[in-house]
Amino acid sequence: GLSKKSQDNKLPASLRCIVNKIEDGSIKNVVTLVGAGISTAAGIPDFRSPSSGLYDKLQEYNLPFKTAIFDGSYFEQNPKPLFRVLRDCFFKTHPKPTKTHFFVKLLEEKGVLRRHYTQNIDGLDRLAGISHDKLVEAHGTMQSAHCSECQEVYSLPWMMLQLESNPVPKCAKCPGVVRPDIILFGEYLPDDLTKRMKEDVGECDLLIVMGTSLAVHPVSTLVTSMRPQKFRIFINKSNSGNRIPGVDPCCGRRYEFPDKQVWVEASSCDVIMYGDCDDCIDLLTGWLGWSESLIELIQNA
Ligand code: CNA
Repeated sequence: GLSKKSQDNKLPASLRCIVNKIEDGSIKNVVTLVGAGISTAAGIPDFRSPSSGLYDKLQEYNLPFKTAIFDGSYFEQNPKPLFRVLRDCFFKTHPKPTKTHFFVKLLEEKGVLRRHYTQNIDGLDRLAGISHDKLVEAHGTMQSAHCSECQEVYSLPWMMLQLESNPVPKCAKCPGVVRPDIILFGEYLPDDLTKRMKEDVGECDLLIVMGTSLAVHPVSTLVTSMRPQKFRIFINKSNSGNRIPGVDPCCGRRYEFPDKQVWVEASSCDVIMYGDCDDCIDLLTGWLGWSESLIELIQNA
């Protein structure tokens, strides 16, 4: 039978349908795609949010162009800005996974997660416990590092210690610069990434996209290559929903959830939730009847 929650007529039909199908087991291959917006609540700025995003905060770095800070060729000439951002913006505050990260882990525990694609390099997806075989860190991770000359492997704590006294960490075995295992602009993405995406999107019956501007390829093609009549949920605090490639403009009713400052628009297969992602997750887990499991998961983490 349908739970009371999912019969709630305050939900758009497509959202009710998604909740029912997760409950009755007919949605069992959920793919999640996330970006920097799911880690802002952990204290890590994103790139593109106006004023709070890193791109608006780089004046003092004297960069030739904004994206230089994460640019592979620029890094080879001048690695200092990247390490400074790493030290000051990513790990100074010892960030912890957010509710949204744990929601993805909960999907795995409920047996419905096919794959989690993260564009983030902060490693919080791993720290939330998402299994290695479910996790694709599409742009690499800062949790590990290696010497750019001799390939010696180093950890994030080692690098953070180095950065306390040295703007550029150097290898203990050779004069090479030790760089985090992230993929910078202009560098190659993992060989099997597109193949994997194709397989996952083919099997996927629900795609959940959270906290990303979808500005970076190729992961954004997960969204555009979804088959018709499959469900998608988009969660973003801004109006970027209007710019989601391939999503019907939603001109229907607007569903308001003022307690959480969230509103929802939907078409027959797409649901767009506008609001802070942790707030949207509170609502979503409520509709699924999973609120207690999420709290338990976070408490036991
Ligand atoms: P982006 O382009 O900065 O977009 C972030 C998106 O998240 C924006 O659309 C925001 O509106 C939205 N957003 C921000 N905060 C919230 C929130 N609390 N709730 C809901 N939505 C929110 O970042 P993308 O990830 O889309 O771009 C891809 C780049 C950014 C990747 O290569 C990342 O490596 C890189 N990046 C990663 C991190 C990280 O690892 N935490 C931080 C900054 C940048």
